[in-house]
Amino acid sequence: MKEGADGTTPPDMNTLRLTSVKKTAAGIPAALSSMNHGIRKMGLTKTVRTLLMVNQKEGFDCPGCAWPDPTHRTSFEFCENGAKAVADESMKANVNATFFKKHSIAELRKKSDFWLNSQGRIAQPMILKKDSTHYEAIEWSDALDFISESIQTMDNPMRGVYYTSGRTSNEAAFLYQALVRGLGSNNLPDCSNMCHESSGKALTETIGIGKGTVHLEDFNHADLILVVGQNPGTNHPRMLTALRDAKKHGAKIISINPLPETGLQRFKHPQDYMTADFKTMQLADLFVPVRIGGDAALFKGIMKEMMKSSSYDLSFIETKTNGFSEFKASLDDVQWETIESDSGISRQMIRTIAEMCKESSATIACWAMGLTQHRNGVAVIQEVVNLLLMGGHIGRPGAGVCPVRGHSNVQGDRTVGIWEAPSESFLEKLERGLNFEMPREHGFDVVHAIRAMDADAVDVFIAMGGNFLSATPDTRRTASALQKVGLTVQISTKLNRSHLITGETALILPVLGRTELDLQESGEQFVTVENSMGVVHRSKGTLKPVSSMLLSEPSLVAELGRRLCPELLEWNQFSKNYDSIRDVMSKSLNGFENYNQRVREENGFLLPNPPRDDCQFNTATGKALFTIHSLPDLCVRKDHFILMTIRSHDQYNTTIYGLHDRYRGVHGNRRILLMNALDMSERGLKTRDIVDMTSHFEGTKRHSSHWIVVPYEIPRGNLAAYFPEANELVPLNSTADISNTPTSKWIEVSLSTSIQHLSEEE
Ligand SMILES: Nc1nc2c(c(=O)[nH]1)N[C@H]1C(S)=C(S)[C@@H](COP(=O)(O)OP(=O)(O)OC[C@H]3O[C@@H](n4cnc5c(=O)[nH]c(N)nc54)[C@H](O)[C@@H]3O)O[C@H]1N2
Ligand SMILES: Nc1nc2c(c(=O)[nH]1)N[C@H]1C(S)=C(S)[C@@H](COP(=O)(O)OP(=O)(O)OC[C@H]3O[C@@H](n4cnc5c(=O)[nH]c(N)nc54)[C@H](O)[C@@H]3O)O[C@H]1N2
Ligand SMILES: [Mo]
Repeated sequence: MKEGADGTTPPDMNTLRLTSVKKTAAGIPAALSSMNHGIRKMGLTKTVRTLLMVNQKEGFDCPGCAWPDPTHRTSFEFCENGAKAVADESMKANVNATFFKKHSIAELRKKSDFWLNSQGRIAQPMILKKDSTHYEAIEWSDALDFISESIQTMDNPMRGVYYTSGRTSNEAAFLYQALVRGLGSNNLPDCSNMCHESSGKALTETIGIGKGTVHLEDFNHADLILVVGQNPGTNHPRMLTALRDAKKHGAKIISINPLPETGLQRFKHPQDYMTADFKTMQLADLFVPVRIGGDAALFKGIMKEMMKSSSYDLSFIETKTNGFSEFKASLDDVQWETIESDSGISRQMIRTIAEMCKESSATIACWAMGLTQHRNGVAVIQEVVNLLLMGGHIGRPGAGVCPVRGHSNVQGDRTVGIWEAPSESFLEKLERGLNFEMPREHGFDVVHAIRAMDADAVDVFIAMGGNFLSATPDTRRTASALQKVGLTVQISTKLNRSHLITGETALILPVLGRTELDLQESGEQFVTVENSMGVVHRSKGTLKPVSSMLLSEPSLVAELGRRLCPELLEWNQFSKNYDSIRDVMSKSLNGFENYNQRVREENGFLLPNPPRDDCQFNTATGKALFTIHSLPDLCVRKDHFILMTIRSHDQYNTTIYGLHDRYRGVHGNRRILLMNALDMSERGLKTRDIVDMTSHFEGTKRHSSHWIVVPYEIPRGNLAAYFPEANELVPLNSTADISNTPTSKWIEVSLSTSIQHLSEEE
């Protein structure tokens, strides 16, 4: 096979610089780092002007994470990593016909993800013709005609797959799902399938809604906040501000994580320097270094300890829940020995956590990928729900569940219909608003889509944003599956590896980003998004588009709709004025009544959330549900390790901004393997030794070479490496029960040592 054709990232031979692990997050280095990224990419004036529009009421929603904005905003509502996301989108549009003339696909495949992204914004539509070595320019109308013809010649609508990444606005996502359903399938896999799908499934069954139940304001009324399997210092830096404020109001914080992530230790808000407040604040009162996958055992231990002293809210349990007595009895069967060995946490520490839980009359539990991307992702989240239900911590101020979402509009996309397995009631409502019959057969999620491509069952694959190849598991297998598709289309802003590993024919369609002015026939447009806490609000780009050849996402979908099913909807009207899209959404979606009017209110509006608003649970029985789960089997071969794949401080998913994982003290090289020092010495490994990894799952193996060993504070038997490089090790078939999310945090691997050693930098 030709180099790079298997979709994996090329080996990284750069030097590696190690510095001490940072104790304090944010502060002056963060402020400087954000300015620095901006200035390098877009110049000083534009940097300042742009950053001052982030998350403002009349500005644009930060394309970084989905953390909500406070009602009373300062002019400083961005963080270091949001600033990087903004700067990255504002780069010059250098990726054009000249660029692709100069670089063949074969050559581009040898480049790093960092290099690909740093080439700038994509300027014009491009086509990679069958058997061609280079992309070439194509007119918009020809590209759209080509897609339409390819879809029209499919002999079954299930042969088209339509992926969405979570930056897409509500308007674009709504039109896109209407088009796909109009074409006759629910084939709408999205990044959520790899992200919070486990949260949605776990919460829907137990509390009757697949979303969190807290407001930002609740953080100021909480007594206790659990941060489980989440690294907010890097991935949701503005959450640290909420945690700081919660602490000022007297809350205690517990961080449950195999790694002592920096943000949860000491924190300094960059803005505090302006008021000459130089003190840092310790955020986490207790750090619980759980073993990877050990949370279910840990939570059972905490609840077992609380049951002993009858620490639960009986009146809440009796009036609002079902299943408590069976649940209580089930804890008797769990042995302390198993709890301690699975979690890696001593009974003494579990007792301390239980005491803190008992003392709290308002507890919030936050979590992210450390819980969702496990075989028992749904079950372990339901253990968290059990703990909150025991104390009546749902539907009460200062308390509730808080799955912290990733992409800035991933929650909104699902709300408006990006969903491969829609419920009957959702489809019925859509039918009333859209006036056509919806397909009922469930579509492919991400993993099923890859299997379908692999089985030659897909003719057309369209990706509304994202980087499907690099974000999905089993890179080599996914690459080979994608190459069996007739036409692959990437609707993108920046160059990534999915543009290089393609179907027989490939298109790149460049679109406006969040930050850019969207001018249509009726004037300047805004779009809407939903944050992690169910607030729907406006986002309006202000910067001049980087190229005159970009379409907006809603216009692009409307153009396809006009070609593919002209009689279905008023496509022409939609791109002229997005109010007309929102009018249809009002009629088609629950909670969106008077959409155009309500979303123009200063802070947008809140979607209904029965558990939070009225302590109502729309489950099968009308009550919240205690659930019982057996513990996952954590045994692996004695000489094997468990690997988790994590994000560095200088990346946004598969987009690599730079090579500094500043808080963890790792610089210059991303192919690193964090390992416990005792495990290293037991195997005779030294810092910077190079090892190969093999992952094992149900008798199958995947290999990945050239990983640099770095000693780190991580539980024994556990390893950590960066995503997307390590995705070649994630088995496609290793997915969470019920949610089918790839188990990116639980990969059984063996190591083989080569004689190589990376020399130290002078
Ligand atoms: N700057 C920046 N911001 C981002 C992103 C980004 O890439 N860059 N990505 C966005 C997206 S899409 C998402 S989904 C979020 C992701 O946000 P996070 O979920 O915070 O991201 P990860 O790096 O995957 O980190 C998972 C954390 O879980 C811990 N962990 C792993 N396994 C276990 C376990 O078994 N138990 C426990 N308790 N902890 C475990 C890891 O040590 C790590 O701290 O961030 C969003 N925001
Ligand atoms: N091993 C492992 N794998 C994982 C994870 C993990 O923790 N470990 N995390 C998973 C998670 S949580 C997620 S969410 C997925 C992420 O999966 P994706 O959402 O598919 O990936 P991203 O890297 O966020 O996509 C980046 C690309 O999106 C495009 N883009 C950016 N902004 C826009 C825009 O405004 N419009 C359009 N049309 N395109 C845009 C750019 O071209 C950019 O290159 O990865 C998953 N994969
Ligand atoms: Mo995500």
